[in-house]
Amino acid sequence: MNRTARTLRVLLPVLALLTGAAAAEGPVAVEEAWIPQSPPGMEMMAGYATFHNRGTGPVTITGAASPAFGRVELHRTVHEGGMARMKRVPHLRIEAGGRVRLEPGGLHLMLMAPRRRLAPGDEVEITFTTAGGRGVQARFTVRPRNGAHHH
Ligand SMILES: [Cu+2]
Repeated sequence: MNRTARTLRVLLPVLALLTGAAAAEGPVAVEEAWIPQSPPGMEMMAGYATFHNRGTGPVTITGAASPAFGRVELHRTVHEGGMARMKRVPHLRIEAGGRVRLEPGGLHLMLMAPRRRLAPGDEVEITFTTAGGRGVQARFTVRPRNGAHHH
């Protein structure tokens, strides 16, 4: 092995690490992000995903926005006196190394005032605001409604 090859063998893994770090948006990954298709005429849709905090400190999500919707809120479904109601969640904390699941019947995104009709397979960009940090960008996929429970 000549000297150049030896140098490359050392440098390439370092470069791979550096570009990998540069490509990461931040500590929070948004996994399994999906939106059940809504029946025609519905002015609200729900969004589900898992937030995974791969960082070493807690991250708090304080808001969300999407070019596909006029308004996006974080909600929790609560059961009171046999009734299911939705409450707005202004802050969602994700511990270091932790995961928070948004799923039917629990935490969810409320996607309001859709700007266009969404069909299964469509992808929707949603950007989350974090306290004192950079935002988190995610891509949600619209799935057919069958088998999906809304709230
Ligand atoms: Cu809701």
